[in-house]
Amino acid sequence: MTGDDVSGSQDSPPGFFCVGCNIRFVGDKEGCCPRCGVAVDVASTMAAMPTQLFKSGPLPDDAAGAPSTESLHKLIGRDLHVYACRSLLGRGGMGWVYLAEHRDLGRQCALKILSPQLVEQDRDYLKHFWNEGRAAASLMHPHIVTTHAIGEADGHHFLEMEFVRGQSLQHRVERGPLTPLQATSIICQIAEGLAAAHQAGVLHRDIKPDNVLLTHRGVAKIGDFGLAKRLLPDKNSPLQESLAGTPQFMAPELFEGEAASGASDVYSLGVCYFLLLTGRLPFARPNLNELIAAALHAPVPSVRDVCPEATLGMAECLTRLTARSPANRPQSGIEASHLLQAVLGHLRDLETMIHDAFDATQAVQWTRTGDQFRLEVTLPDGRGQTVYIEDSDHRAEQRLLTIFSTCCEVQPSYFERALRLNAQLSHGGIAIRDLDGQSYFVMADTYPRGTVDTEEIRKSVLEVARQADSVERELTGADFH
Ligand code: 3AM
Repeated sequence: MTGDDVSGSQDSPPGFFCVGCNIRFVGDKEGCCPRCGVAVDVASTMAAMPTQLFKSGPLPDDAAGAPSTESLHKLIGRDLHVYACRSLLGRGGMGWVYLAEHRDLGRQCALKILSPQLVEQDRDYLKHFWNEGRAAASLMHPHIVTTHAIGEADGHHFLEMEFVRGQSLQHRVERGPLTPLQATSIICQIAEGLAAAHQAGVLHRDIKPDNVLLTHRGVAKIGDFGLAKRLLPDKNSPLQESLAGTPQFMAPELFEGEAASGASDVYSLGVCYFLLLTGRLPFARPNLNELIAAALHAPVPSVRDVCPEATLGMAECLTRLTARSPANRPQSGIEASHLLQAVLGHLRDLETMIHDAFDATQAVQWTRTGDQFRLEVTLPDGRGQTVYIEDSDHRAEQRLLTIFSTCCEVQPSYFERALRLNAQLSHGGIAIRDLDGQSYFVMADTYPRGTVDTEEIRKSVLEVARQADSVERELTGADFH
């Protein structure tokens, strides 16, 4: 599959998405993204970035044309079936979405209406639309937009959904990257929604921030099952063979002609995670052919190079979600959500333990940067000492928690005295650590990450601070650290 096979885009939103950071903007010639500055070849990007249907035959001539403003607005203020259409929420994958009121029930809903022009141009859109309705209606989950009804009235095909007050995740990410904790929490929720879909035998095939709604309270809900596919073979659906999705978020194997799978949805989830953490897409390429080449041959960049605050656990998780080979990824949303819950639980656990250990005392003030916690300890004699807590670089099950504090710069003349002091310590020990290109003696204590508890952390921090301060004085006769 190459870019030459791309025969057109469907009812795409106005403008296009930057290949660097995925923000939406309007342009008609070559230029640079106003936010990230990546050079964008507008001519090819306009066709490449929104949701695509890749087909073997040509699309009708005007399939990529935007519907007229007149027809876009014609339902506003009018009734359709039992719905009073109030305003236009926006244009989605298959049609337009209105804020409407269900007159019988007196409740608000989001009403998606399939574009009549698209139905005329290509009957496949109708099949996709009903496919979406049936796939989505089979799913009831807090992280999936609930579909209430699907039907046809006055020649319009409609889908009634719960109205989600909030914004799309795309709008949120356009304001800049999220904190690592927020990003992980949102991706974990999307993974849970995806898990429910996969468990019900439904693939989404177009997971991206545009298709996730975020409530005001930060709850993420997957919407737009426009390209959803049932895992069970449906002999009546000729659409199963077509490649579909949004190129920036599509798993590499799809470009090689492999069928969509739970693992390819997981890859898209990983691309979303990368985008939320960094504000950038993993592969910024000016056109579709180069994007496909990068997805097939280049490794996904290290997230910590772009977002140093991301923890090792997050980076490890992202590497697995976006593994080049589908066999090396979690195979479904179910596995992905277990992985993400572990990352989230892990983050929260350590932070919770540090809260519990020190929030009741004024003697220890702490801050967090990525994986590392920095604690300012006031010793009983009023002197101050800085202590750091961080996870070691091992795999999860062998990971250690290291608590350390700087004593002084390494000098050969201190070695013998340092070794003698080490022998007298009942807990922890003096070690050498390189910090900012300089070698220091540090007082360090380590604990197995899986079993360390609040009380051990509290005692160890106070002891490490006291000993580091005293070792510095013993070795140097001074107090710089
Ligand atoms: O174009 P934007 O991103 O402003 O958020 C969705 C998108 O808005 C919104 O309709 C637009 C086209 O998809 N939307 C879709 N489903 C929705 C729902 N169930 C919804 N807004 C609220 N509730």
